[in-house]
Amino acid sequence: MEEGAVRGDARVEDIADRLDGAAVHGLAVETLGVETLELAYQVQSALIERRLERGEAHAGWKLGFTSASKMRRMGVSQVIVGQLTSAMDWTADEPGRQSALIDPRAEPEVAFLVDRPVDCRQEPATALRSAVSGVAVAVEVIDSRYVDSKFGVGDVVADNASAVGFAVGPWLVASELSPLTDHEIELFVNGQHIAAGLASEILGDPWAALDAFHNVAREQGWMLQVGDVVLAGAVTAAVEVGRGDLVSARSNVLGTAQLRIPEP
Ligand code: 0L1
Ligand code: MG
Repeated sequence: MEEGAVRGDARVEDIADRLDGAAVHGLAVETLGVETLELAYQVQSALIERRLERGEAHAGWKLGFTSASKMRRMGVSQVIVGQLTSAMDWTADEPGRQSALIDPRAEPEVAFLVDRPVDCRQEPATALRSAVSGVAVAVEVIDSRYVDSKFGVGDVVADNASAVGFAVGPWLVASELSPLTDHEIELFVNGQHIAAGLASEILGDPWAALDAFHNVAREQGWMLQVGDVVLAGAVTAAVEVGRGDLVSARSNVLGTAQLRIPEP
């Protein structure tokens, strides 16, 4: 590893240790004041490195701040990106699953499936679009590791965009589904209808979110791999959920994605 690389940077390591500890033990930390996106994505990489060292596998990516209202509230004009690992894939409903959680919230989303490697530094956004083979409805569970979910943009990027769990529905052939904008996705918790929104809530069109993701991936030098899931963003505000809740996102066209919030 080169001098100055992520593992060698004491501040990066310190922040990553605090956020990783908060996630592992389910104990929130005070906002850490991560000032720049450069530092934030370095911390995020260091967090993911810790997960991979514990045996988790890379599973994909997630976008945040993809609604105009959330961007306004956060005072940003760019999406944020987090990284998904195998331990976050709660698609199979395993009642015995356990996870430390702080204040979980669920979002109904659209997901893309990538079926060839894409180097975003070398290939344009159109190449990423054409590498997508599947589209699905998804549930994302987010869980900020900061006390009262109080954070700045750098903090939340460092905290891996609050990623904690996700489930995707059946993959449908992407080329047969465009445009996605008119699809309504409903969120149910324990069978009760909680919220609904159109896929156009995601930057006007989930495909546009994929372009926005490409932009960040190009800046960060990320490669997409075969089988990567990309969670494009939420169609409603996040909804608080509790331990053991059964959460599903449903669309007439896209089908259903479902997961259970793990027990302590
Ligand atoms: O998935 C997202 O919308 C990003 C969530 C990050 C911010 C939060 O914890 O509310
Ligand atoms: Mg989300």
